Amino acid sequence: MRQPQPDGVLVRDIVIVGAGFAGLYMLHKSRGLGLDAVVFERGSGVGGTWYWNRYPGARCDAPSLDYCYSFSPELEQEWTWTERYAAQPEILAYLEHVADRFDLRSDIRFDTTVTAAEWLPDEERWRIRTDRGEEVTARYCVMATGCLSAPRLPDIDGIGDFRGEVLHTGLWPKEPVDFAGKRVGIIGTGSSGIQLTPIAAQTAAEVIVFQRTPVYTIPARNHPLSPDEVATVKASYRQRRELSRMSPSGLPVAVAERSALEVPDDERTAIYEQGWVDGVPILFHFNDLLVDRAANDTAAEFIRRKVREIVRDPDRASILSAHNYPIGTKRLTLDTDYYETFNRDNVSLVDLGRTPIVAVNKTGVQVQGKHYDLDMVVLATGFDAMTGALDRIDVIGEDGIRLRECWSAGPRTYLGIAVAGFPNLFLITGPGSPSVLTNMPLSIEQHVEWLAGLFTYLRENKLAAARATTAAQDKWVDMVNHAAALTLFPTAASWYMGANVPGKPRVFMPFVGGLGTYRQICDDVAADGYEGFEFESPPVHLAEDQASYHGPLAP
Ligand code: NA7
Repeated sequence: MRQPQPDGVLVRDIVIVGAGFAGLYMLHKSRGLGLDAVVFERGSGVGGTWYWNRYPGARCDAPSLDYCYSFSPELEQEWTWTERYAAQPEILAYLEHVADRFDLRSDIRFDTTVTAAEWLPDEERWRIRTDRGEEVTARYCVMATGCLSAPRLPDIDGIGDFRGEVLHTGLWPKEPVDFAGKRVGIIGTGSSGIQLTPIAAQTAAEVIVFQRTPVYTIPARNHPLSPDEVATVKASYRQRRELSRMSPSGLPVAVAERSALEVPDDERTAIYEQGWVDGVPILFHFNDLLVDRAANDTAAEFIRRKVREIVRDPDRASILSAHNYPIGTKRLTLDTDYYETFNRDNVSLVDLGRTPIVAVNKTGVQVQGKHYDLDMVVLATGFDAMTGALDRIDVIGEDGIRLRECWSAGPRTYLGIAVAGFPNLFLITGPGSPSVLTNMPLSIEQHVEWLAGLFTYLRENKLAAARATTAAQDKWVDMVNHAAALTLFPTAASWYMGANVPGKPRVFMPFVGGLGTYRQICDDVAADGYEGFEFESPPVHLAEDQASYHGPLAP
């Protein structure tokens, strides 16, 4: 229900920040509840991370038939993915289709960055401010800001002095970037770097990869989807989605039942070999690869052997071989011809472990003892993950407390969805939820649908605000930490741990318990009357007018 707009301040039931997978579905769902919503989006179009990460080779590492919304069976049937792993343009086209199909654009303000959000206790509303000078108040504020949406520019001396082009993979220009004939330096060997490198090497005069930490990567074995494959999935999409919803990963993958250590060496190697040929993520084969170092070593050593087999120069193979952290504890990547690319004459590899970057200057990159002349520097240096986008907004809760201060020793949430001291502020796939360890669209759907249930509960019980209690939050944080401590994850300096950002507290941020378990926990919380939340009645001056207060709920 659209409400009056006193003094130029927009009044809405709900403000949603971000128009990626999460924001689009939250908008659609809010409308279904009869809530008057507005979305603010920094980009000029929908898509979130898929709007910004346009670098050549950008591709999802979850199968396209699963990495999409499940809430609309009609949408599932009418959209046809063309590849096993969709490339960025296809995912963006899908999200644009979703925006059009559900007529979402009219409530999205593009090219608008939310700068501040402040809780107004007397009104029990949020006041949100944007960089365009807009101000809006709303009952609910939902941060659909994404886990990998705050690109991180490295602190390298002199980077502003470079005379050639400097590009970040997460802020890639819309216009085509031509590598032809150029000397291209790529800093970073995470997913973005390993996807971009083989493509750049096809046309660039030279590609120089600056590697700080070697990655474990396996071949994606991407391929076009045949009409038969698509038809088979479409014929049983409901069952596939049910399996996915309750699985740990959010993918229709049965949980492995065996330990890697209970299988004879030759049988285990044969399983890894077959997985390598088929492009099966190696962590799916056994149930203890992320909890037992000896089991993990079997998979890690398998990848190292593959590197030695593929890369002809033994010194390069050695530099490319990851060894100082367990496989999977930094994001396992899928690639196309990454290791093979290091057999090309126009590709060089710089081991920053031996010769760190000293500075960038006008003409290129200076590492200890050597200068590399370059025409282009690509920063594939990742993101301030999971908290970065929220950190860039001045979020002020009860008693004037700031979210970034509350999180100065690491993020603390209840269920990854709410924060004590910040009533009616909700995070989609926030820290403390399974998020980045799962198939994101399904994790997003779970949060949005759970929030829809909460909003309905508030409406039906004539309540104004839901506030996570500190006790419930503390208990949840302990649970998240305890679960992580049972795994090998905390042993790596990963972005899951905040370790890629100097000064960021080292806390393992996602919940490792899996999507199915997490869904059950959230459902139980709801069934217990939203245990862990306290509720506020509407302020007296608004209590009479329930319809303008919450907006009507759709039947
Ligand atoms: P990642 O996975 O965080 O990778 C960033 C890479 O950049 C990684 O190799 C970093 O090395 C490297 N890096 C970062 N800062 C520097 C500096 N200052 N010097 C040299 N190298 C540096 O980001 P991506 O964009 O590749 O992928 C992010 C996620 O998107 C990915 O996991 C998928 O989920 C999709 P480090 O390992 O920190 O030593």
